[in-house]
Formats: sequence, structure tokens, C-alpha cells
Amino acid sequence: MPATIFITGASSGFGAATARRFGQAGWNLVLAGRRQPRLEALAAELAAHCAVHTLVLDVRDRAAVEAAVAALPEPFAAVEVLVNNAGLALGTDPAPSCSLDDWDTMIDTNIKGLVYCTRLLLPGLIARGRGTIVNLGSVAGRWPYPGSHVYGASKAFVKQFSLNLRCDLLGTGVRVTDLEPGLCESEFSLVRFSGDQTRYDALYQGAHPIQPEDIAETIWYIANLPPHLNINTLELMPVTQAWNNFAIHRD
Ligand code: NDP
Ligand code: 8X3
Repeated sequence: MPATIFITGASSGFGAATARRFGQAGWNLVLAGRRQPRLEALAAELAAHCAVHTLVLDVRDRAAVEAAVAALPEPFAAVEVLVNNAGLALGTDPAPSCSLDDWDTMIDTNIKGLVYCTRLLLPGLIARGRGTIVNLGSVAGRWPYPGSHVYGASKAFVKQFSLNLRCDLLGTGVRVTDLEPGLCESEFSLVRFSGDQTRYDALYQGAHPIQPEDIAETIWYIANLPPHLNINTLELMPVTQAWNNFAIHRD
């Protein structure tokens, strides 16, 4: 029977590209997200290659995640790879002018949603004695920058949660990786910039950012390593991205 991968945030960007990468290789797919038409279109596109179970799911809704995991149909119940990818950044304004609602949304999605999916799928992974969890962290969880505040802090949570999970999963055969991409081109920035296409275009112009297919290939690599190997953290940037000076305020 083909192995099963459970991908949150499969309706666009990294999640959709990862679905294509694994689906074209014949894996069973569980594709979760809020936008049903997107998930159905992806399922139809991949139908010739693999079996697909779509889940219209808001990962912030703990009861809904519990129900969805409990009701996974038989061919999809033995999840071997969990990709905790659903997430978002909202805005780049400095902290004092941010909306607390936006902060709630980022915390609820990037932290709580990820924790719910992980905790609820862990028993099966452990019972089968193998499996891989890939958590989408970010360079923003490691390096500070203006306007990152809660988004970056949520990804720092993802990093530390991933490492801490490794401690508790020692001896189970279950692997955990915190994958930390830098500048990538996806709807992520349209969401962050409230749909401002001009700002989106300016960000990527001439920058040769990472593409969702690059992330999918990296997840494929992580998940298909020999079972005695665990990549703890993997930070990935386009060659065009690096760091800059510390900021100094002067009187
Ligand atoms: P996209 O905006 O293209 O995709 C985000 C996905 O998350 C969508 O499929 C969206 O689906 C889903 N999602 C958002 N909120 C929820 C929710 N409450 N419940 C379920 N699904 C949800 O962005 P990316 O593919 O670029 O980002 C994926 C992950 O990678 C995120 O965690 C992001 O923080 C991280 N990342 C992105 C980088 C980038 O530069 N793009 C760099 C580093 C990390 P739907 O709206 O249908 O629910
Ligand atoms: C997304 C990367 O640099 O926009 O996590 O925060 S960044």
C-alpha cells in the first residue's frame, strides 16, 4: 500500500507543490486547507497519479482537527509524513501599530494549529514506529527584523517545539525537522501585504527567490532519507539573500 502524507495548507504555495511532488510519486495524499475549490482542483489534477483525501479544515479549530484526524478513511489513516505547513504572516507595521486580531490569527494558526495537528497525529506515528514530521519554521524564527514581531516569534516557537519534540520522541523512530526557508515566492506575501500586488512584485523583482517547488523537493529529501537520519533544522535561502548591519539609533 502507498505511504500517506498529511499536508496542512495544501491549497497553495509550498503545500500544493509538496502535494504534487509526493502525489506524482504515488503517495496517498491528505490535503487540508480552508479553500475547498482549490483542494478539489488539486485533487482532480493529481487523480491519475494517487489517491487523495481532501479536508476542508481550519487548523485553528481544535475540535475540527480532532474530528478530521479521527475520521481519516482507511487508506489514509496510517500517516507516515506530516507536513505542518499551514501558516501566515499579517502585516509588516511596527508592533505598536499592529492589530491584536492579526496577532491572534498568527498565534492561533502558526502555533496552536501546528500543535493540534502534531499532537493528534503523534500516537499513530509512534505506534507504527516510524514517520517524519516536517514543521515549516522560517528564517524569521532565527533572525530578527523590523515588523517581524509576532510572526517571527511564532516561528521561533516552531523551531523550539520541533527540537523539544525530538527529545520526547527519542527511541520511537519518529523524526522531526524544522525547515526554515528565507525569501520564497508564493501567496504568502500577498496575504502579508493585504493583496497589494505592486508591493508583492517589488519584493521579488530581480531577486530570484526560492520557489514552492524548491521547498517541495527539500521536503521530499527530508522525508526520504534513510530512517536512521534526522535533519533537526534546515535553513534555506536564495543565493540573493543575506544579512545586513545592526541598526543603530543616534541622537
Ligand atoms: P501560502 O500563503 O501560499 O500558503 C499558506 C497555506 O496555509 C494556504 O494553503 C492556506 O490555505 C493555509 N492556511 C492559512 N491559514 C490556515 C488555517 N487557519 N487553516 C488551514 N490552513 C490555513 O504561503 P506559503 O506556502 O509560502 O507558506 C507556507 C508556510 O511556510 C507558512 O507556514 C509560512 O509561514 C512558511 N514560510 C513561508 C515563507 C515564504 O516566504 N513564502 C518563508 C518561510 C516560511 P487556506 O487559505 O485555503 O486555508
Ligand atoms: C517568511 C520569510 O523573511 O518574510 O517566513 O519572514 S520572511
